[in-house]
Parts: sequence; structure tokens; C-alpha cells
Amino acid sequence: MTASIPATAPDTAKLLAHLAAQPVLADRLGGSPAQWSIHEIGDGNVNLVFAVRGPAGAVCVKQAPPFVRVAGPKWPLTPQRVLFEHRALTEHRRHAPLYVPEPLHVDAGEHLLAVEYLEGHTVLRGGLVAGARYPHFAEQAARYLAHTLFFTSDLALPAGSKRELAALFETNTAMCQIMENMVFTEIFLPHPRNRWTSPELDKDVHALRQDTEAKIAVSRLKSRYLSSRDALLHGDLHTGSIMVSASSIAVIDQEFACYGPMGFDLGSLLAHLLIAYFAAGAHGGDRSAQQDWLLSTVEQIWGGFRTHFTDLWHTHATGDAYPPALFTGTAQAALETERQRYLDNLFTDTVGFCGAEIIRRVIGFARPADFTTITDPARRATAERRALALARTLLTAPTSHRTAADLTTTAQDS
Ligand code: SR1
Ligand code: MG
Repeated sequence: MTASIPATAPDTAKLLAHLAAQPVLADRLGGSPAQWSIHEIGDGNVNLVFAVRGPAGAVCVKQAPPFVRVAGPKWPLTPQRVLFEHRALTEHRRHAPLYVPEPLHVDAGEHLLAVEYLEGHTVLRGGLVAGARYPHFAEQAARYLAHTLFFTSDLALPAGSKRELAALFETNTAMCQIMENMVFTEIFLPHPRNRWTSPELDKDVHALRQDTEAKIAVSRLKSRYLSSRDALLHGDLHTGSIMVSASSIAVIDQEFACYGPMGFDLGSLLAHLLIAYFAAGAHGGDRSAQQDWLLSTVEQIWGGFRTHFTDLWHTHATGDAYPPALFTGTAQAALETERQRYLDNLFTDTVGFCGAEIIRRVIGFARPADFTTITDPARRATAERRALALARTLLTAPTSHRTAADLTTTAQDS
């Protein structure tokens, strides 16, 4: 991001006083507030994030200003977003406790959320930009996705519980609107928030604005995002929303959580791994081993997700969709065929959403550090143009990608 951070000095003394009044936080930090330290550590676009340390431990505190952090007060945004994040953390942690941090405290009035401090973890995107690989990441991400999406869907939840849960997220309107505008609409228009590598990509951006086939395809996906209530999504699952260590991952930043199409989360994560793949080729030095790992990670995430999701459907089909009572005896084979058709359709959705997310990260407001840290504009534009070429193909021809290997082959050929 090149936008400047507004000069709003956070009132850290007030924040510490608030934390001190919460026994769960005061106990975790230990000692007295005079012994606590507080540092702003956030690098995201939307909120302030603080590391608070005491003699006994640390907590991570997120504070939502009533505007978008990197834009300042000229872009107001509801500070109630921390409530939706807390709800999603709580729900997703029930289903994937190994991969979702513990929420410790939320305060609607102060617009702050405290979660466990993830000692020894760094933001995945930062690691990828530095050239790192994480051998366990694909398996952990696949399990996280399978568990959070399956257990919040109609395959696992009785209809009444599912509707009640979905209703808790139905009014995360302001955050969903950001996605509706930024992912599916603004980038195809001459919107003032759009940014790209100019003048190198000017013609590409102009071509996209005239690209009716792409606009139909992205509008079809927007309609899915607006109308689907398939599962509780993270809603913004990029590599800046995942903390990693050598052996574990923790998925953070659930403020965009909503019920929606499962392919939105899957496609977003794959998009950012592919963005890292293209960027790695332009950072300088030999990054071929990392690039191979990134493509293999894309394939392993989809493959692992498909396996785990199918297994859960076999073992935990406690929801009202596909009632097991209808599929006894020989009908079980037909149900198995239907499961595979369901997952094939989900992959088609995933491919399309992946394309949409890549495009908006090349020419939209929230450009990722993978690209923006490439200092040579010509090299950056080459990487971004390859990403755009892949993205357009995914967006307009999702069904010609039947497997994750098809997807990575198209990436290599782009
Ligand atoms: C207001 S900017 C919104 C984007 O930045 C965040 O990092 C999210 O990814 C979101 O899409
Ligand atoms: Mg975020």
C-alpha cells in the first residue's frame, strides 16, 4: 500500500486502563499496568493493532477507528466491525481450534477486540515476500477451510441453527459492501480509488474496462456473493490474514465474515498464493524453488480440502441438506456421485473467485505488498500482467479448469 497512515495518535493510556479493568486480560498480562508495554504493530489497511506485553504474558488488541485506517476520516467505516470479527472467531474456533486464535475480550463501546498473542508467528505475506516456504501450510490451510466451511453449512447444521447463525452475520453490511464494490465492480470502472502500475499497465486497464465477457463473468460471481448463504466465510482470506510459524498457522482478521459462497474463501486464498508466485519471479534472485512450492501448495490446498470435506460429509452429515435417510442401500452410490458433483461445482466457483480477486489486487485500492515491494516498475508490470492474464482466463473460463493442476498449468503458461 502506498496510501499514508493518518496522523491519529491512539490514546494508549486509555486503552491500557480499559484492559486493566478486564480480569481476563489483566491476569494474562500479570503485574500492574505500570509494568505493561504497548506497541502498534498493525500493517493492515483497516484497523489499529497493538501488542500489549506484561510480566506474565501478552495479548493482541485490535481497535477499529470509525474510518478505514489507511484512508483516514474521508472514508468512514463502522467501528462495529470488531463485533462481527469476534462472532466469526468464536464460531470458527469451535470447528478449527488449532487454526483460529482464542478471542479474549470484545467491547462494543470501545470498538476493540483482544485475542491471544501469537508468539513466534509472522504474517504469511511478509514471509512469502522474503522468499520463505512453509512445508505444513497447505495441509493446515486445507483442514481449516474444510472444517470452518463444512461445519457452518447445511450439510452439518440443522436448518434452524443454520438460519440463526446466518442471521448473526446478515448485518455485516458495511464490510460486505466493501467487497461488493472493490472485488466485483470498481475495478472495471474509472474509480478514483483504483491504483495500478502506470503507465505500464494503462492499456491493460483500459482493455479490462471494455471487456464485456469479463464484466458478465464478474457480475455472475457478485450475484453468487450477494445471494449465497452456503457457509460462514472468513470473508477476506488473503496471505495477510494468516499468521505462520514453522509448524502452525493462525487465521486472523475475520471482520469481513458473512454467510456466502464457499468458493469465495477458497478462491481468495489461492489467488494470493498465485500473486506470490508471479511476484516471486520479479523480486530478483532465483526464487524457482519458492515458486514450485507455491504452485504445489495451491494444488495441495484444493486436494486436501476436497478430501477432508468429503470425509466430513461421510462422517458428520448432521444437517438438513441431503438427508441420509433418502440414500440407503444402492442409493448411496448416487449420493457419492452427487458429493463429487458438489465439489466439482465448488471448484468452478473457486476458480472464478480466484480470478476476480487477482484482478482487484492488481488494479484496485488494496494492492498487496507482494507486488508493491517490487521496486522496478517494468519488472513489477511484467509480473502483474501475467497475473492479469491468468485471472481473466480463470474468470471467463472457469469450467475449463477441472483440477487444481489445470489451474497451476494455466498460471505457468500465463
Ligand atoms: C478498505 S481496504 C479493504 C481491503 O483491505 C483489506 O486488507 C482487505 O483485504 C480489504 O479487501
Ligand atoms: Mg484484514
